[in-house]
Amino acid sequence: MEPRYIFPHDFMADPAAHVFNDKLYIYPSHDREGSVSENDNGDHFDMKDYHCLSLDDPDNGLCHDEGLILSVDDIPWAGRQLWDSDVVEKGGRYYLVFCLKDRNDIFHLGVATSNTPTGPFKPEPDPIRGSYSIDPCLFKDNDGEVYCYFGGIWGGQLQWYKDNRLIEFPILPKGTEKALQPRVARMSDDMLQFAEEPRPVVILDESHLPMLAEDPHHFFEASWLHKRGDKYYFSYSTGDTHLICYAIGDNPYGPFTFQGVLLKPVVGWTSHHSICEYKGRWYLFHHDSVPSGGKTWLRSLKVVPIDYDEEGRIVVGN
Ligand code: FUB
Repeated sequence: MEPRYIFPHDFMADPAAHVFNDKLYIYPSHDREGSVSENDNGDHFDMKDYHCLSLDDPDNGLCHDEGLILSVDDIPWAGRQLWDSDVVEKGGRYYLVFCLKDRNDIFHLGVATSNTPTGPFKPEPDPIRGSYSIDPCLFKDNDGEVYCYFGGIWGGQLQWYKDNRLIEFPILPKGTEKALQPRVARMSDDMLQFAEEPRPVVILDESHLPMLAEDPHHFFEASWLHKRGDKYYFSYSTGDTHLICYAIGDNPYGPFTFQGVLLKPVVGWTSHHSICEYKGRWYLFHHDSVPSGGKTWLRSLKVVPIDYDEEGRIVVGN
């Protein structure tokens, strides 16, 4: 089965799909036509709000827009550019973690809370202490602990951090140097802060060695973590090689060993995704820029069913 579009009504991207109270929700970025032309800093992604979508039938149906859930105007520390976000439920409350530039044009992660999955979400006055870069993914393990994965290169600013500190000159590994790694931190019980210093997420290549910068399967952005049985699947975008790849580990911190490519390059520079189980079937949500005629900053949401073979490897579009 081929991927199909699920929200032709507006341009949305970076879908984070979750099931809350037996209903399938999607939390996307809300693309818009801005005034800045395309550049390596991603200034053309000038989004200003989030909507929550729901989808009754991922095999045939279209998404329903549950409405506006958070606007940049309501975030006290906001500068510009509301990029990818994710939502988790804990103790009956819903926590939306988003990435946004502050007034100095530095990306941080922020938290907003709600009593319902459809918001509205009320933002905290300040970003998460010690947070940086973009693309938060929230994963709740069976013991109730929530982990936040994040990081993105170039416009996502990850190359400006070493040991969780802002540095003077960016580090962009090349060739046989080790690739930059995403980060993970366990969240505090109240879900408003990191409970620990973020740690690098180690991705091993097929030879079980840390992935190198020259490997086309290197991490770039768009972390996603899902669990099936006792295996942890870490998936991500390779950015400048335009793939969605996945790797498997035995615990939320990794290391994760590369397994394969889930999505080949789509129309549009970015590729971003999430993986979610709904009514006993697994789905890969993603985006491309076909409906906008290839405008990288105007993307449209898609879904395709996935399956697992006997060894737990993902098969797309069965
Ligand atoms: O939507 C803005 C950025 O584009 C996201 O944060 C990246 O993952 C890429 O999809």
